[in-house]
Amino acid sequence: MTDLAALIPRVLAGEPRAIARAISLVEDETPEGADLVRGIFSHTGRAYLVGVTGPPGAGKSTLVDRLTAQIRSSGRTVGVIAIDPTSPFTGGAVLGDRLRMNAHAADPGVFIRSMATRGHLGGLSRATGDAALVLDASGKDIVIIETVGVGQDEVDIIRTADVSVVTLVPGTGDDVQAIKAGIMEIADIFVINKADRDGAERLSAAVEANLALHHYAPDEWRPPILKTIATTGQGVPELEAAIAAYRAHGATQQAARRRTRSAYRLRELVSQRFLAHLERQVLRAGEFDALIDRVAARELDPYTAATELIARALASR
Ligand SMILES: Nc1nc2c(ncn2[C@@H]2O[C@H](COP(=O)(O)OP(=O)(O)OP(=O)(O)O)[C@@H](O)[C@H]2O)c(=O)[nH]1
Ligand SMILES: [Mg+2]
Repeated sequence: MTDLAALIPRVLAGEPRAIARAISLVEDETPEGADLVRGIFSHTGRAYLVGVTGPPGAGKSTLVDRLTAQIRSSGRTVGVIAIDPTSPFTGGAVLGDRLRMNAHAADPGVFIRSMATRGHLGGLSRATGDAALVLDASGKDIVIIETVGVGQDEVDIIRTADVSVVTLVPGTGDDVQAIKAGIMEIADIFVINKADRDGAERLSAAVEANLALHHYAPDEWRPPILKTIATTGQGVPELEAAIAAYRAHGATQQAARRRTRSAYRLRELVSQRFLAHLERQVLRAGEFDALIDRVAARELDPYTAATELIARALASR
């Protein structure tokens, strides 16, 4: 058992060990995690959430590290949540994150946490959202969330940040895929990282051509395309400036974004809890799986199955 009454004030005071403990609670989906969020929620809403996404190995972690240093130089505090990809062909993340932790280890104004995608079946965005709340409550001014832009979960996370930074890399072919995969629509700021490589101009032109397909109203934000070299920090002040410009661009937009985030989180939580209640309290062990099998075997249609499940869950109250 965790003594939440003791833990919460320490989280609010920004104590690193308390923050780490609190994030573990929300990550493990413990009932204490839910109580913790209840306890800190009224202290949240001040942090600005920056989502950074892009293909594996784009240099996101390196960029986030530089951006963190850039933000710190003006005295503001930073929390970072890095979602480790489980994909076997990446794996650079863990090493990158370790290096990063060393770089900011002595700085109490920076808190970095890696979260694995494994074991979070559908709950990743909830866990990430809760971890962001913890960092927000702990007084971090900026919370950066790094994800590999592949799964729906990751896209959902980025969509609900206050600003979405999409990183692309020249000469990989990933760029074209990313554009096709709908990443275009979620970007508020484009960053072409590894601009020291050939093809940065060409990629920039490709993204620009894509933007040109959309008609922007005079007061509408048009995503800028920045070039960075994360390894040297080149272009990082410009990235910070672009984030600030986006933030200043419209409070209305931000309120809408935050409402989307609240709606998303509430819907997700209700469906998750409803399913959990159904599986744990209403159905016998294995019953849900048996239903799935029957639907798969075409013995039962999913609509009838869902209606039946809902009726039983409601009757069980
Ligand atoms: N040449 C060059 N290399 C870079 C640049 N930015 C990052 N790298 C290198 O690219 C590799 C991957 O960097 P990471 O920061 O780990 O990339 P990532 O996008 O976080 O990777 P995953 O989290 O595994 O998807 C590292 O070897 C970096 O040193 C850059 O601007 N130019
Ligand atoms: Mg990384």
